[in-house]
Amino acid sequence: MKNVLVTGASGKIGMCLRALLKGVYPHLRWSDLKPPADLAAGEDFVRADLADVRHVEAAVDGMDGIVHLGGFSVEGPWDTILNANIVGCYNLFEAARRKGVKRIVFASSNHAVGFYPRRRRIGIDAPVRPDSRYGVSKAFGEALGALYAFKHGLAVTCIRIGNLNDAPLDERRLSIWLKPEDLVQLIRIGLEHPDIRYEVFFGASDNARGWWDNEAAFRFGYRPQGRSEDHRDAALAAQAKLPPDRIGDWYQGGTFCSDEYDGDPDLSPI
Ligand code: 15L
Repeated sequence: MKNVLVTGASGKIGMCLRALLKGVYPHLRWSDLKPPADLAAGEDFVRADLADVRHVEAAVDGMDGIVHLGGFSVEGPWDTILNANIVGCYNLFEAARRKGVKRIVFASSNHAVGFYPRRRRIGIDAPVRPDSRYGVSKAFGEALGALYAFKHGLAVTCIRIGNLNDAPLDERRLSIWLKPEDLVQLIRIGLEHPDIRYEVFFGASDNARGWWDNEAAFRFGYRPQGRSEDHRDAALAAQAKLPPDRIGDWYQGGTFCSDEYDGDPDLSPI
């Protein structure tokens, strides 16, 4: 793995990876709608609108692997999600196929399965239950990844990222926290492990209150270093300042579930 493109370079996770992936691969290329503010001379940056297939083809040209973080990273209006995350993701996979890119790591999200109750532990065999249009777009990306893996022979890894941060922010994030260095481990498995064909991993650190069975990632050698319980007191103190949210506190996706909610007033136990 020599030439690696990371889309979404100017976003929060992209900025974090620019520091952590430095020196890991000989040639890193970064792309986004606009360059990161601290882009250094000599860094390879390609401006690309994911909704424009010609931009995407230029960005993926000559790459061996792609980490696809690009798109809209929270809930948004349908047109925004459609262009950035649905059309954009399709353009990315299709451009990769045409240009002979061998591996893609897709940044999926916990919001693809946000409508499972917190009391339920799920594995990657649980059907998707998106909690937002954003979550639907992530489920779409995972499905697209399977198509390109099994039909076109790309090696695809989808990482359902929980919450990437230096420390868990609140009670929910104690269960879904992902330490940045642990994300790098998962990305490297996706880009380098010889046995990857199509995998879905949960992007979570060593979280004692976790809701996800990450057996698939462990089989590929993932050994998370972050322990969310080390940050428990601060996270619970932050939680105490938040207003109660009957729906959001019940489901794994939190406020992504309660936003716009006008469904069954009874909470689903399963
Ligand atoms: C995500 O998928 C978002 O990109 C991020 O901004 C957080 O909202 C995160 O999920 C989360 O669930 O905390």
